Amino acid sequence: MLSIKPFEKPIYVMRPLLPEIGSFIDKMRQVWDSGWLTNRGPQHQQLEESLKRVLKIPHVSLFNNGTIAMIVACQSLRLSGEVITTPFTFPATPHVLSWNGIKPTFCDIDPITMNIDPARIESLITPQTTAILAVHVFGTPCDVIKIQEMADRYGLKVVYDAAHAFGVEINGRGIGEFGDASMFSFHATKLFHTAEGGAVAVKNDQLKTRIDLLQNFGIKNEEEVIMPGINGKMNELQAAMGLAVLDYIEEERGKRQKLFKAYCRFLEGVNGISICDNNGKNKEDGIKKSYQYFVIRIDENKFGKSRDEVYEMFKKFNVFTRKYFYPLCSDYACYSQLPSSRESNLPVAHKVVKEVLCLPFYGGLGIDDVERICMILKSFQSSIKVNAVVSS
Ligand code: T4K
Repeated sequence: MLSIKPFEKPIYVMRPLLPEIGSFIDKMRQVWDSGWLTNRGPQHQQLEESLKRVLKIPHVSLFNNGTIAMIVACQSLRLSGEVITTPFTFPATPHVLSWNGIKPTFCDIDPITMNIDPARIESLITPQTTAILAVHVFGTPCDVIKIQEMADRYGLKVVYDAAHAFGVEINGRGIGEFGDASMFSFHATKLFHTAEGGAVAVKNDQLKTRIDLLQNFGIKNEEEVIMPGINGKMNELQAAMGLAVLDYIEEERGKRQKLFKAYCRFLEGVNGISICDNNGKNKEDGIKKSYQYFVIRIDENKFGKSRDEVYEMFKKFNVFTRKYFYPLCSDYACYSQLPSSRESNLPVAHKVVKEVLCLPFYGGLGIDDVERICMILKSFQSSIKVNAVVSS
């Protein structure tokens, strides 16, 4: 059996991108000098402008986190009744529907992209359905064309949870251009972050105005409050962090691209391990990737160990992988009684959720670390082979 030493320090699934502290302190000085800490100050305005350019989208509204951003996006489009969504996502996705008094209807996912399967949407549409809330899971673009066709046919709105898709482009178009609104998360664990934060991206001018009103208590001016808004504002400290991080994004993406390639090289030909390439369904599309996660799928029959076994075995080597997004949202106690949550409605999601594992992936990781992680993974397989020989 192979002998590989555990890592001396814990290796987490990700570490936040921390800019050079001096550049952050410079931004903090600007905040101090301005005496402006929140309520859309200069850092906020500058970040909003920069992100419009980076995300290639006409309008961006910044928020204190991605979840509030998505709650407001749904409010702004006046969604109600039922909304069709995916069960293979972070809890925030269906929860924003609940917070809007909307019933989530879970739709099965595509076996390759792990995103909502457009072919399964139609049968779930009822007279109460008002929208599709799709997730570009792990940064892999949804089948945006087919989803839009379905939405147009039935007069539905389309909201994208693009929490993982910062900077993703399809044939040169920013991912936020698709659908009626897209939410980006700027949580510390995301490629681009503001420690906590998020944004809604839209194309429509009036919608932008409505989102900004909803984000700030519905205040139009000092004497008029015209709708029941919330406090979703990003503060100046968050925005300053975002501006500092933004300067390092392309460098970070470059490092992750190299790590991605290294993982692919070291895992090539390992029986039972497949790699999520983030390319989406339409292979002819030119996809600019987010490099948010490095995701593998483990076929227990071929690899000889289940995903759960691998996850536990990695811990003994001080490697903390994540089983995103297990369990399925449709299995949470608050949603499991819904008719659409039945396993028979979600066979692909139930299979996928047992196979997926996110491996450590962030710019601070070395190629040698990746090699060691892959060697550890391969050793799990070889150990079973050796045991099998011994016991036969
Ligand atoms: N939609 C989708 C599809 C999402 O994935 C998310 C968030 C949302 C919506 C909502 O967006 P936000 O409202 O969060 O903006 C993390 C993040 O907290 C969450 O933002 C993210 N998705 C989700 C996929 O991952 P946890 O519970 O896994 O986080 P945690 O604390 O276990 O962190 C993961 C690892 O990262 C740790 O093992 C170590 C490392 N870490 C974490 C933090 C916070 C650090 O090294 N430093 C840190 O500061 O949810």
